[in-house]
Order: sequence, then structure tokens, then C-alpha cells
Amino acid sequence: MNKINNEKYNAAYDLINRNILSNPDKIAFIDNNNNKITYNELFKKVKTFAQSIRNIDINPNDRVLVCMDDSINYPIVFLGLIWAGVIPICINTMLPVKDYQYMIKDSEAKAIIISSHLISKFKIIEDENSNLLFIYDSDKGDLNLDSLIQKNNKTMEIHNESFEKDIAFWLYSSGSTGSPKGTLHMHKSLIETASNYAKEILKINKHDICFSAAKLFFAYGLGNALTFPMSVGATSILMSDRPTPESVSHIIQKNAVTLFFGVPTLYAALLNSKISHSLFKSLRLSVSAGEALPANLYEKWYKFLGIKVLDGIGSTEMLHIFISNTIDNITPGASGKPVPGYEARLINDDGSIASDNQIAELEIKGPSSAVSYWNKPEKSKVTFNAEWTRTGDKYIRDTRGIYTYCGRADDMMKVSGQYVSPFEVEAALQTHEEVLEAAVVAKKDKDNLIKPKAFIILKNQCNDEEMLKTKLTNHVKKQLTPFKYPRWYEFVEVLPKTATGKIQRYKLRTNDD
Ligand code: 3UK
Repeated sequence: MNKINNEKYNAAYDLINRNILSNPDKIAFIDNNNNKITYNELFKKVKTFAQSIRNIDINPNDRVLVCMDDSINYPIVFLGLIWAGVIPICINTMLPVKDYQYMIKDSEAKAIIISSHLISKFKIIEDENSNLLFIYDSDKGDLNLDSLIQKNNKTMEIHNESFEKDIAFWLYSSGSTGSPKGTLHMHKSLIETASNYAKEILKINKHDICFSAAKLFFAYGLGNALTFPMSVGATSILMSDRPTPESVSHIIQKNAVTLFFGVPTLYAALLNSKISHSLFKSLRLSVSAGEALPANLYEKWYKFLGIKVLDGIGSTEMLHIFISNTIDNITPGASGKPVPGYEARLINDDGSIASDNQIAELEIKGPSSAVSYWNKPEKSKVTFNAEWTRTGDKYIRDTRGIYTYCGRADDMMKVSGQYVSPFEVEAALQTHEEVLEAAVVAKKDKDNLIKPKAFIILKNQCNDEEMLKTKLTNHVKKQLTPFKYPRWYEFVEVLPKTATGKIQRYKLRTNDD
């Protein structure tokens, strides 16, 4: 790829076209409703969908929110929009309504494409947004997704209008305070994650059968289940169900999956389940990201299956993994070394470059970095500093050049591989009628993985703590993405505070271990 000029390039066209001559009849995607699509069929449907979208007056650089479960329609929609120069914004299907309202307003999207089972959740939003076009994966809403995919239009060469550095798609990323940030990614970034990480580290090839437990709306899932397999003409298995030990092992066994991508919590759940190792015998390699993989989980997985799990750190801002262990060189409990094509540096609080064996903040330079956040100039300036992108992570590098995670530099926690702000959980708890004050901190579970714990001061004395815990959990699950609920509660009389009244969360953390 030409590094200096900004050449004509369309990410969707590239990912499809590279398979059309060599691989037309190969199955690109299979989903858990037994829908299958070959590369050639994908090509036709993407082109048709791209044209249909333009025919309904959705134009280059317009934004379209995509709130869909993983199925074969997802790649058609995502790639079809990109093909047309329209910008898909992939969003989590589990968010509370207020987050969707924010994203609709923030992005000024023209349309939203939604899986049909979410119809009731979007009812209020439909009533409030008469200018937004609702497209459902069913017969409800303004337009039916299938009709846009099936309609046989005459096709123009509309993919031929974009450049490699144009914005191709957005993903939303969350911070400890404030609203989610639209993270703007270029056309060229998708293939960069494949040619650096997937090719060099995973040695992906066309015989691989990929399965990502992380959904396509996450940067992690998008690379694992779409970019990487398409980059080499492999097959990707999509699953709309929630990843549980049962659903995941079933998919792996049924489809003879070779490359599996999960988060540490799922590896722990698989190892704690009674599932037979014979269900995993097709695997050649597994990958973990989203949060640090504790050394003991690596060892247990290797002992259980004789298969390695490569821990690597990625981010929504960098699009995929930029520091990773490799097949031949694994340090359990560490993230490994920079992926070829990426550079890492550690920066001290005073801005100087840290030496080996010093804990400092990690910055990354690499070809798949987002350009900026949408409409957040201050936050963009802090994170995207010329060629270097700040991660918000503290790391240490040893004399061999191996990087080990030492915690976040901000207040965020990673739970089941996803961001949780302790403040949002506290705010949700505080809206419950029994709660006077709440403080939320990270606590390690028996697998050494972080989950939220809440300390609560109640308004009134409570006779049935177990019942109250269930009520509080349900209350939090209704207001936030459900996985953010506290796994433990402690009812206390006082919370440790500074003279100015700020909660001293670090004191609660040390109380606990
Ligand atoms: C943390 C890790 C230690 C770290 C992601 C793979 O997780 C992804 O993106 P997010 O934007 O979060 C980024 C933050 O998560 N993290 C991720 N992986 C690891 N910490 N070890 C790890 N292996 O704090 C990072 O800054 O949700 C993961 C690929 C693409 C991704 N977007």
C-alpha cells in the first residue's frame, strides 16, 4: 500500500475483490441459523445493497447506525455501506436506550439498521426521531433490510469514489466520564490489521475456520470474524447467541473451527465447565484480548487442550491488537512484544520516555490508528498526538522488550473484556430508592479476573440483604449494559472520603484482598 499518497481505495471492494477470482465458491460466512454465503454471493449482495442504499438518498459520508446481531446479513450491511461510501457505525446491541439516543444525536445518522428482536426497545426512539430512517431485519419499520439486499438494481461503479485515508466506519468507545466517543477509522485500517497482526502473528491462511466469541460490533470481533478471514479467503462462523461454554463449544465442534477468539472471562468459564476437551480438537490456535489473561488461565488452557492461547492487547482506537505474544514465544501473564508494523513507547508522568523496568503509560504508533474522535476536539488532542496514540494503560517493559500490563491510568475497569466506568455503576445504584451512597471498585474473582464490587450505605436498615442485592442487580441491569452489575455487595455505615468529600476508592480496594 502506498504510504505517501492518498490513493483511491475502498476497503469493502478490496476485501471482496481479492476473493472473487481465486475463491468465488468458497463459503465466506456461516451463521447459527444455517445461512451460508459464498464470496461470489457476498459480492453480488454487497453491490446490490450498496446501490439500494444510494437509491434511497443515503449518500457518501452520511452515517448509518448498525445495531445488529451477528449473522450473514452483518457483513453484507457493513461492507455494502462502505462500498457506497456511506459510513457504518457499529453499535452494541445490548445498550440501554439512553445510549442509543445519545449516539443518534451525536452522529447525526440518517438511518439505523436494527435486528428485528430489538423492535420493542427501539419503539420509544422511533417515536422521538421522525427524521431518522428505521430499517429492520424484518417486515416492521420503514424499510425491510432483505428487500434492500435482494432488489436487483442496475449497478454503477460507486465503490470507486473513496480514498485510503477517507473515513470508512466508526466505532464508539467509552471513557470513565462523559459520553461515548465516536472513533473514526480509515478505509486502509482494516486490511492493515490483517496484514500485520493476523498474517504475521496468527499465520492466518485460507484453510482457517475462524470463530470469534466477541461480536462484530466490537473492534476485536470485527477483525477476528470479518477482516481476517476475508483477507485470505478463509471461512468465518457467526453466532447471534450469547457466548456461553455450551454455545461456544457447540459452534467450535460443529464447524471444525481452527482459530478461536475469546476474552479471559470466557476462557475461565470454559475451563470451569464440564465440557469435554474432545469438542475442541479442530482448534490450532486460540486468542485472548480485551483484558489481561492471567498466567494460570494460559497454563490451564494449554494443559486442557494442548493448544496455545495468544494474549495480545488491542483497543478500539488502534482497531486491533498491537502488542502480542507469538506462537513461538509466549510469556504467560504478559502481553508480549509489539506486532510487526507497530511501535510502542512508555511515557513517564513528566513526559519523558521511560527506561526498561519502569512503569509508565503506553503509547502506540501504527498504521491502523483512528484519526480522531467525532466532535470531541479536546479528547482527540489528548489521545491522538501526531503519530502516537495514547492507550490509557500502564505498562512495564523488561530488558528482553516484553511488555506486561500494570493497570489502567484512568478509572476504567475491563470486565469480561469490556469497559466499565465505576462512576456509571455508582450513578445507577444511587437512583435506587434504598441507596443513600455507593462506591464501586474492582475486585478479583477466583480466576484472577476483575469484576465490580459495590459498597453501599443504605437509607434504612435492611432485613433481607440477599433480596436487596437481587433488586439492586436488576436495577443496574435495567439502566446499564447488563454485564456491568456488581458481583459483590457490602453494606457499610460510612465510606472513606477525603477532606473535600471525594470517595477514596483505593482504601476500599485494599480492604478487600
Ligand atoms: C485493555 C488489555 C491487558 C487495555 C480490543 C483487541 O479491548 C479492546 O478494545 P477496547 O477499546 O479496550 C482497550 C483497552 O482494553 N486491554 C485490551 N486487551 C488487553 N489489557 N491485556 C490485554 N490483552 O486497557 C486497552 O487499552 O474495548 C482488544 C482487539 C481490538 C480491541 N478493540
